Amino acid sequence: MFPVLAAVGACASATPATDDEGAVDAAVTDGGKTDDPNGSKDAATPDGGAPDPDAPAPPVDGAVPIDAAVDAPGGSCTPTSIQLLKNEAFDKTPLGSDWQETRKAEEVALIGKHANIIGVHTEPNAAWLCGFNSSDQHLVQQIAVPAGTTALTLSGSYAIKTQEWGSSIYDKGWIEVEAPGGTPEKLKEWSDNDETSGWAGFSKAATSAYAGQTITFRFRCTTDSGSWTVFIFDTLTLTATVCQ
Ligand SMILES: [Ca+2]
Ligand SMILES: [Ca+2]
Repeated sequence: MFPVLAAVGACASATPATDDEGAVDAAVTDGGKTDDPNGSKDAATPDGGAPDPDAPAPPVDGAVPIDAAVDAPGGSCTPTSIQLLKNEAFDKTPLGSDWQETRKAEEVALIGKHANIIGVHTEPNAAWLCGFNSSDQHLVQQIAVPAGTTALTLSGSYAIKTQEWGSSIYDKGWIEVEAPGGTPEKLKEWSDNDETSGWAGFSKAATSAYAGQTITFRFRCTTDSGSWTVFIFDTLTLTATVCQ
């Protein structure tokens, strides 16, 4: 059986790519801690001197909320969002910058363009995982997560094409992060049962913020000996919400 991914350069005459599906790019929340601009000085305070016994009693404004929960002890911070991935859309030159790939010699480079299968999400390149039978590929980057990170969220676009059929799972692709000496945490996982009609969006927060650690960010895929599946990724963000 022929592999789905032909050698680079074989697709030059293919039709132009289209991004018709419009990936759903999930909004990245910033943790949005806001201080009440109304402050806490709701009560009228005398401006010095003895109270005037003839003055009317200050009005009691029952509608004013008590802002006791604002500015809790321990200090506050301004959450800042920092995108941590390098070459996150796979489009930098030279091709494959900032990523380390593991593949068999007969398999093609993981970052590139295969317009015969699907157009890329952002030109000119995307990451193509597997697309060969009996494959086990890795695409890896080391990430220094800032100290003070309170949340780590991965978003991006993916597409899956397969020749598998039926409900059994034979081929898998996933994204994981791993701290030194730790166990890989799968952020997202797909199989040949998850074929897409075009590009789709995903977003997932890690269970740990990995603050202050240098972690491994890894795409992986494995396929069985028949009926190819290719897992395609593009236009990612790995956003750290940092308390500064
Ligand atoms: Ca791209
Ligand atoms: Ca297969």
